[in-house]
Amino acid sequence: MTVSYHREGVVGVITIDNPPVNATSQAVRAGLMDAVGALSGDPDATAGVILCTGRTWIAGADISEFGKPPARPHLPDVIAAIEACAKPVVAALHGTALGGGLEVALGAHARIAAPGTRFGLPEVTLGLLPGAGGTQRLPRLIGLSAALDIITSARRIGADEALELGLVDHVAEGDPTAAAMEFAREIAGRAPRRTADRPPPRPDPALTDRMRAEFAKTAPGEIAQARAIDAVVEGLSVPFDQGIAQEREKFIELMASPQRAALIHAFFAERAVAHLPEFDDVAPRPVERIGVIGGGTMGAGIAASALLAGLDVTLVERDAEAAGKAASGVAKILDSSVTRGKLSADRRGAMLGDAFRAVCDDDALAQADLIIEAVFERIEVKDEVFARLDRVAKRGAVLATNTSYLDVNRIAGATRRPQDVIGLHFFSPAHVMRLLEVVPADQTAPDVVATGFALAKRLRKIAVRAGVCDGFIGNRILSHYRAAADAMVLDGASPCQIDRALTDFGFAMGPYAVSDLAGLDIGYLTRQRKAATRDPRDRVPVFADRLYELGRLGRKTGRGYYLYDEDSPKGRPDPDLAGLLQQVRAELGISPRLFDDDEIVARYMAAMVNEGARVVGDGIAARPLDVDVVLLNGYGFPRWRGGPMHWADARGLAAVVADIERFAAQDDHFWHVAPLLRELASKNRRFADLNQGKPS
Ligand code: 3H9
Repeated sequence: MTVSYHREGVVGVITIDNPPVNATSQAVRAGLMDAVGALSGDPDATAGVILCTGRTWIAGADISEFGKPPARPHLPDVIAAIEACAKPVVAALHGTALGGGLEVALGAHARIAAPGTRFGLPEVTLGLLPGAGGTQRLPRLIGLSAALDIITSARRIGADEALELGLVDHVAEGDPTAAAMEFAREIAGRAPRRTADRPPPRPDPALTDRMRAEFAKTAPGEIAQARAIDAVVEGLSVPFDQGIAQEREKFIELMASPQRAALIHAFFAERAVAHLPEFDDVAPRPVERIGVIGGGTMGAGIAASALLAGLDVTLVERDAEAAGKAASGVAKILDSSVTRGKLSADRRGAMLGDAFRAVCDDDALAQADLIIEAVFERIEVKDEVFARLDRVAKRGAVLATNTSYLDVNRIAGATRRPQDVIGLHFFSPAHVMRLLEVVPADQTAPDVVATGFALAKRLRKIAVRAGVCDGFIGNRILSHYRAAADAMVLDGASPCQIDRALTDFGFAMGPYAVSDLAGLDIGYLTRQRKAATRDPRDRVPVFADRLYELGRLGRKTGRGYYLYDEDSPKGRPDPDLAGLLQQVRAELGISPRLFDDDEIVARYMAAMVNEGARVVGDGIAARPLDVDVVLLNGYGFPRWRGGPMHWADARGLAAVVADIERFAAQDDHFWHVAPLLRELASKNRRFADLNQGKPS
């Protein structure tokens, strides 16, 4: 039984049992409706309690039902029935009360929470707005400004903040169910306090205008936040029921939007990446002690991320001075967590004092369960490090390389234990970026792969399995779409125009602003590395080499594709760049032409999707959804477009093929339709057909 009813003394108890997260599936909604009926009709019950079994209160509407025809009873009607009950109903909250789950709690007449309970309305992250009364009840309960903040930011708040805001009545000291039962007995027989009966807060046009302007700037193209603000604001000046009806209308409109489909695809894809049938039953090796070799930006970020996850970390650098520098780098990251209120000063002290050491002696790694190498990206250096690790690491330790391009098989071959070697490709800054590519080599043992996934979970990262090739999933695709962008610059587009067209499309940053941030030396060194094996027909971005030779390495030198100074720390166009580009084009005999924004986006996306299809076709990525997750979490792809493969499905694969064929008419070396893309398009199929598991 998903929802049951029984009575304890004067209290009718409604229990929801719908693992894993008690989502309000149709069965739960119907069960709740019946149970509220049972409570109302029970002559011996004068109060009610709603509680959930398992690890959490209701975590929201059942997302897997979205996109399907809605089935009765609808959640707003169920909540209206709870609120209308003539007997006071108490919600006993624990775990996460999210979305429709929080809305059910708002329909109850009192809320008692366990201390660790988290509350939130994450609907906008799914392209929706709270559609079961959240936009109407929350402002009545906690005021306009706090409600708008929770609804539009989707942030989760803890029990203490919820108490302060008046979202919950009490935070239980012990068992929340026992506390809710006691509270229910206290208020049994009294008239229920209905949130819907409270007066709405007064409108505040200055606040709402400011918020709208802010979202137009920070989340251009996204529609859910603005619609959520509309629903709240419109509800302030009409009767409650009318506000609910208007909210429902907007919810249904958003439910039908491509943004909702894309965001829910992203939600399930991020969970599906961890489910690879070949590793499902493999237990990971235990990991408590981590070793990190190399304390530069990447090594320090990895060390900090591991410390923040409660792991013990030993960082090895080549000498005492470098070790000292690395230790300050790690301390700086933890300090910023303290400043942002994410870490207490005491815990920071304990982490740096007891759980962390930066040394210059490999022997200190003898007890490490997993060692991650984050040294200079050159194969000879990696070979040497892994030969050393082979000598000091204990038996069964996982030896991981953080290389972003190099051959993990060759690195594994530098040891006598290739079964223990794996690629763990973190993204910079490693304590912030959520993506981790887990790259098994040919001989990597299955439990080492499982350990990579388990470590990611512990670090609160999203792990994606990637095969061995130059650049794995993400950087391999990046080098392809980046080449498409560079070709446009050679042919007449300006880096600024390309960046703007792509940020208008929704990317967090354009490729040239990214280059400036990362440093132009990185691309230069990669081109040098590949120069010997480069096809003579490949188009080299000579302008990028020129900037490098001029010492214009990007933000760190104050000048790259953009100019950086005190007045424009984020960069402004450099008037000299056009001359440099003109000169390069003249030297190459290219007559520049104009590009419009649509063509820029079409070329960039076609290159990304085409290489994504090759990566899936070659088995480097398990499914198209793995490509989407990598681009969404490591490369600033707009989440509300779902990732490149989802975007391609939405556009239609035949249209993408037609674009590529059109571009191939001018350059048939770079542009070739990937076999998988051609096959799917010819059969009128979609990439989503290759994603098994949850619907997208
Ligand atoms: C909404 O409520 C709309 C209403 O306003 C209006 C309605 C009219 N549905 O994340 P995990 C699955 S919108 C279905 O790995 P964790 C998930 O796929 C909704 N399934 O665990 C996974 O399945 P599997 C607003 C769901 O401990 C399993 O549960 N609510 C749902 O890291 C475990 O999930 C949200 O947006 C769902 N709602 O995190 C909350 N939620 O094992 C979304 C989870 O087969 N959920 N599943 O892969 C979350 O944020 C996290 O899942 C949660 C647990 C924090 C609850």
